[in-house]
Amino acid sequence: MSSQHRPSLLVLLTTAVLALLPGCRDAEPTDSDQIRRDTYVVRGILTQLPEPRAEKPRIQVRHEAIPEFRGPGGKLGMNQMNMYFPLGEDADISGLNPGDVVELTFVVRFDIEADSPIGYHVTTIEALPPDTELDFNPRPDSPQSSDDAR
Ligand SMILES: [Cu+2]
Repeated sequence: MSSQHRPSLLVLLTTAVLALLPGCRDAEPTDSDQIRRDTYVVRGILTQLPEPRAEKPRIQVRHEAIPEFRGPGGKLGMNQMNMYFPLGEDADISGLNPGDVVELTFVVRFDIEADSPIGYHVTTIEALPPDTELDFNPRPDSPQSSDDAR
């Protein structure tokens, strides 16, 4: 084969790769197999509304324990705590005030290979009846307690 073919082959390959690029751009990298999306529902007390004009609005909620929470190392459970929750685009906090009893759903994006969460946000939040009884006791009975002692 003469070397004349090489440039044209290169052009062909380059064209093929370029043609694929727009398709690649559509693929959300976060939707890869490496990213797990864990959804949790938790109750708590809204302790802080977003700062006015916050670029990335977040609320603070003192939430009940989340026994099924999946953390790094396969560790199960998140204890009760006062915690910031970034708001997703569709999370509607209108009508909510600090002190309200709320139930919220949030999604954690978890990088499986790195064994680490890479972000989380509230997808929905709503007020519960103000007399809803919440349980803020720590969970010493959590199956994880014995693992922690290792
Ligand atoms: Cu928490």
